[in-house]
Amino acid sequence: MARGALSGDPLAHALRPPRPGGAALRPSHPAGPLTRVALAAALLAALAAGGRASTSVALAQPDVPTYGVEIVGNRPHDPDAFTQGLVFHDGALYESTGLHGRSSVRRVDLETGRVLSRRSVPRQYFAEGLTIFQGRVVQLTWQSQKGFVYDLGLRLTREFAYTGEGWGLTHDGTSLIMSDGTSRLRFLDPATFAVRRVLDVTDAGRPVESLNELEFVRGEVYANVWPTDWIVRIDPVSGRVVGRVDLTGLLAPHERHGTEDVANGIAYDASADRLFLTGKLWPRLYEVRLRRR
Ligand SMILES: [Ca+2]
Repeated sequence: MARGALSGDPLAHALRPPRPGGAALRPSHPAGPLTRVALAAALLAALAAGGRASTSVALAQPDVPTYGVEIVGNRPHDPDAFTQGLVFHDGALYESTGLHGRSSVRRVDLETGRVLSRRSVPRQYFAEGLTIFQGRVVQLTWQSQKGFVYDLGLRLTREFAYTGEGWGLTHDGTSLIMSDGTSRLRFLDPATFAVRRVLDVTDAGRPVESLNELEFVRGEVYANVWPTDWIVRIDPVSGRVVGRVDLTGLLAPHERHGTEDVANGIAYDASADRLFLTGKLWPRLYEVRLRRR
């Protein structure tokens, strides 16, 4: 596919300006010693003024660890797949791809990247996040406020509605968890799709906007932050970012084209503790381990 084919409407998705909060993801996190002194002073001032200490707890959050990635596996990925959702299930990958007229849900061979089965999404929909909950494949769409449910053979079994935009999707074993491009995650009843609770995601007290593809990994929610090379690790109870993962350079620069092919795709194999990452239109799928810096 020529990259030029991406001009026009689909690019609106990739070219929305970064929202406030992106600065929180700069590698040079400002919470250095001087900042900590300032935070301590603010805490003392709040206490001296009779303020509730809890109002300063967020400010006093310790430095958030940063991780790089070590590549332990490098496998092919369909370079025409505009990846919006990725999960590992029973030895294979399931993937949702976006763009109007090219959206799909597919089952993919892990080792070769070959598409084992594929179902097109009607062209009026721009497919987004995907998860598998109790044998049901659940897929969001970007702005149509409609979701689809398939069986593991990718036969459509149900449609459902939600409000707002649909971006990423995962689950914690109890609730579906969806992102919508803001700093807020919604926890949904997996049977009725009703919102059970919302979670505001913050990094050192600041909202983290544009949360995109999601994966529940060892008790945390991992989220690609559009359109950056960063994944944030989120505590699903407090909403606090507990780790930042820097993917800079994961896809070799010569394999990157344009601006839309950003990191977006996290899958976790809990049985073997394997973490897989890819991006929109990336020709590679990486198995990685996180390394603390
Ligand atoms: Ca995922």
